[in-house]
Amino acid sequence: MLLRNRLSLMFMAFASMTSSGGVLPIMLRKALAKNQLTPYVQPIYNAQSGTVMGGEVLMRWHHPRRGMISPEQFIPLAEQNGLITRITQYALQHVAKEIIANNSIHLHDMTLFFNVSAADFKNNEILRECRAFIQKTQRTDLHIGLEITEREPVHNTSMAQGICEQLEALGVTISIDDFGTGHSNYHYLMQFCPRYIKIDKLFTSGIDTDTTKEIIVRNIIAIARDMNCMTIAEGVETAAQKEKLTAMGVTHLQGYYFSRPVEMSTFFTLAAQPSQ
Ligand code: G
Ligand code: G
Ligand code: MN
Repeated sequence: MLLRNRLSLMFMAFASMTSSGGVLPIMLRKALAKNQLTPYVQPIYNAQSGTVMGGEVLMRWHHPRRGMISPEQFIPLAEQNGLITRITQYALQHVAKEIIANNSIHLHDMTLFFNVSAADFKNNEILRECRAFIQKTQRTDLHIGLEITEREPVHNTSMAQGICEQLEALGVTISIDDFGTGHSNYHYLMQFCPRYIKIDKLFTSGIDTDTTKEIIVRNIIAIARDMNCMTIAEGVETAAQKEKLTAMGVTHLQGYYFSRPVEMSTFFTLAAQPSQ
């Protein structure tokens, strides 16, 4: 074989290893063991009062040599290979640590939302982690919310039902992420009795100009109201989107217009301010 062909084969093998996650799972395991993942928080605002009602925890991975590795890359991979439950556990444990470190900050009632995946509903680990979080932090002003994502379906098993009932007893609220996309749909409303429905940025972007999006969002808000749910519009990037969504009756807003995901200490400082 020509050297050129051999080199190109080697390159293709390397490319497929890195892109299909060949080396990534090993790197991710190491990163978890070495505490190289950092939970960031993106604040969520009350649309009427403009105060911070809580935030969404979003994991960031700073690799010492490769720099930032996007969650878009490592989260789907972790969902495929089962590492995702480790990431959920890691997020709850590390956020609890940050809360304890920032214990002097006084906040009004807030909810911190953690993204969870289908695998988190297959055993009782999530219950143990939520209980441990509550016991460790001892803060009655900070509540846990769990955002159920659309990527993998959460099946309505008796295990999943039992977990939801026990989460509710613990005061943990459920939020349906990216409603109207992927697996996140009407059947999730029946299955989970959510407190919040999140409006995907697919609908938020262009809400002020696109009438189809406006019709869809109006319907989501109406169903949320009838089910006594609050609505969180994500991906809000402009004042026009914020105003339109608020006028339409969305209860909460999240997006770059207000703040990007920030380190937890910054989030606490932001959240402690009276209003913006
Ligand atoms: O900011 P952003 O690039 O963080 O997030 C990209 C995607 O990764 C989003 O869909 C988000 O839900 C997901 N994500 C980020 N952090 C976590 C996490 O800790 N757990 C899970 N399951 N998903 C996460
Ligand atoms: O799937 P999930 O809703 O968990 O994803 C949240 C993702 O959206 C994260 O990657 C987060 O960084 C990103 N995000 C948050 N606010 C904005 C925004 O205003 N615009 C865009 N384009 N993305 C945003
Ligand atoms: Mn989310």
